[in-house]
Amino acid sequence: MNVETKITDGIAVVTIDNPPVNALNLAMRNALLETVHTLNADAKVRAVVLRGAGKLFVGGADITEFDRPVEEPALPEVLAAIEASKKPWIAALHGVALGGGLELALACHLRIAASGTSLGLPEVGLGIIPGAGGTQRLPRLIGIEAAIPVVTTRKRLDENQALKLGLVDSLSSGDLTADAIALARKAASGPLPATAAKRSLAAPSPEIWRDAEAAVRRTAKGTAAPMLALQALRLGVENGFEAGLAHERATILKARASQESKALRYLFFAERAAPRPRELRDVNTRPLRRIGVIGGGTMGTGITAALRNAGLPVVLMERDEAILNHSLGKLKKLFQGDAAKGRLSAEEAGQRTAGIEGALTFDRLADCDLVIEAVFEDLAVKQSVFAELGRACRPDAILATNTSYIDPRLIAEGLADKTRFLGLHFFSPAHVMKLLEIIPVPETAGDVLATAFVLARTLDKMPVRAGICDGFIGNRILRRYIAEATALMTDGVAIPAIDAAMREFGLAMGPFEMQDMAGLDISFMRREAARARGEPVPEVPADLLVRAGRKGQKTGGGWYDYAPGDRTPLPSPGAMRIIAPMLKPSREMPSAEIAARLVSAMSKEGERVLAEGIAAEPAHIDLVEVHGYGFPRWRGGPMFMAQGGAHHG
Ligand code: 3H9
Repeated sequence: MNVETKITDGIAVVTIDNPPVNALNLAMRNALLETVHTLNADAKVRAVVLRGAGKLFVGGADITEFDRPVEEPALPEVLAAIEASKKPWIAALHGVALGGGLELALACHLRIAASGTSLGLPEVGLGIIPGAGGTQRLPRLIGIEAAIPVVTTRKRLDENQALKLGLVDSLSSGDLTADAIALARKAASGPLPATAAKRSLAAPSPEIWRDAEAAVRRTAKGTAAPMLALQALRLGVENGFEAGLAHERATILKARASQESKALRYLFFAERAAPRPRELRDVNTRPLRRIGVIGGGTMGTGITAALRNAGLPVVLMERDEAILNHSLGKLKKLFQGDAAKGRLSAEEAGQRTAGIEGALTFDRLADCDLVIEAVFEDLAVKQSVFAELGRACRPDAILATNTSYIDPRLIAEGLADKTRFLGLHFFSPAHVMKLLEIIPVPETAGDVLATAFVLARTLDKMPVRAGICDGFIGNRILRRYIAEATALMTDGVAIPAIDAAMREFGLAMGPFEMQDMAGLDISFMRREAARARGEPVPEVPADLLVRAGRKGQKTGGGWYDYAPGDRTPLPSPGAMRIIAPMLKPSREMPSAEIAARLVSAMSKEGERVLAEGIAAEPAHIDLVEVHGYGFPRWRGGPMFMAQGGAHHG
């Protein structure tokens, strides 16, 4: 870790070398500040090129330092020194220039970018705002309107957009350092280029602020940082650069200490650690060149789409030709839909479809490296699929089940070699939802498990290893959550009040709205099956609704009523009459108390999941909730909340 300077012919090339992302930690800030003073004092030096070692310029401030008080020199001080230099500083950008990295470049006199450079201020994603002049220098370089989305969202610009906006002054298509040196030489022989701070800003029309506030309110989803970033930008526009900088600094220092920022930082590190479990880092993995999927239903087609979106060739197998053709048609439509929305070119959409081979027999899977079973949730059906796969597939092929409830050990019973077997639990829609629960059986080989994590990374999924229990991590906690919501309801709290409380908390929908969307009948059938086995499963209000034909949206009513073709839940006197015998007299409960009760039920179940070794750490449970169940990420997750939001970055 160092800042290295090489001087050739009057041009100093300063390289920031702090793997893996050249983060600007205390040592780097000290070294950079010292470098500025040294180069200022060196009469031989006429201009400076500032570059990053390795695959990027600078990924930002060092987020691990945010749990501690700021240690001087702070980044704004270092940047002010560069900006005040009488010798031009040229930022040579490649890879990424993010957060404090982009702010460092903004403080230089000129910027040049290599092709493939990505520039942005993603601080709001960490619950903070750019805190080293980003909200002030960026609008002075690229204009207020263009700066607003960069400062208030995680929007990134590529080098061409950056050039067009004036964020960079030139592009390099060859040797970046050589091109930057040439630019430095030119700059050294003319007047010192005006830094961003010196550039004037035209006052914008009032509509710009009104529109920007509306956009932030739409996209902020409960988080405070985007509006704080917009306010900092505006304050600097209206009161000048210095006032803006002071306000920005005060705001980031406060934001760093917020629960929102602690939660988002906690998830930042959890999300980076989860795809690469420490214990599997040195394990060799198997190839993933061609993947089989069995079952053309909702899960099978979703998994196929996810695989194709990652460029993996797929053999999709169904027993029935008509169903197979229907599934292939559905996938084609899905990719065409993505093309119509501009997410893919028509050619790419065609390639995604062309990469799926339909199959009606198991022998067509003989060449696959991995086969994922996604057939009906029935043990006998699944067992017979794996018996066939055991015969049809290469002996080294990995065989996976996408079951959500059945014990994978039972599914694997008929398989001779269980070392190549495991559960891969995708969430619906599988090409959209990030979560992937990875469930090894006791026999699963280490390289098979490690390959499942490679698959997750390839598909851009968030993998979490789960032990075997009913519902694994996510659905087990979901069941406890629904049970607690039911308990509140039978205690007399109104269904719409419970749902509204959870929406207010930050979920997209409340527990009863969610059940109506998913359908009440599947859980009902599971309870009935358990009762038929003689298990003591008490009667719940949902049983009464299903018996009365109210299975949710699909039957026009469940907990709520629905107008035909409309998904808006309407309070249902009919449903209330049916379940009335099971309800206590109605009572009021503040929404914060409702949310606290439900989240506490989740975290307590999470504690049991941990105690039983089903999840390895609390953060894994929070990743499951955030990426599989829509738990608001700025709250960190139920386990994070239960621990009082302590940060373990
Ligand atoms: C900021 O800049 C505030 C300023 O406005 C003002 C301050 C006054 N710090 O993602 P990867 C670690 S806020 C510390 O897998 P990639 C990461 O945990 C910052 N550590 O690599 C991982 O560790 P491990 C604004 C960091 O190549 C390793 O580096 N910037 C930081 O896929 C590799 O990470 C951001 O929000 C950091 N800033 O992607 C950008 N960044 O190996 C955050 C990464 O132990 N970073 N680590 O698991 C990113 O978006 C990506 O890491 C990046 C590289 C695109 C840079």
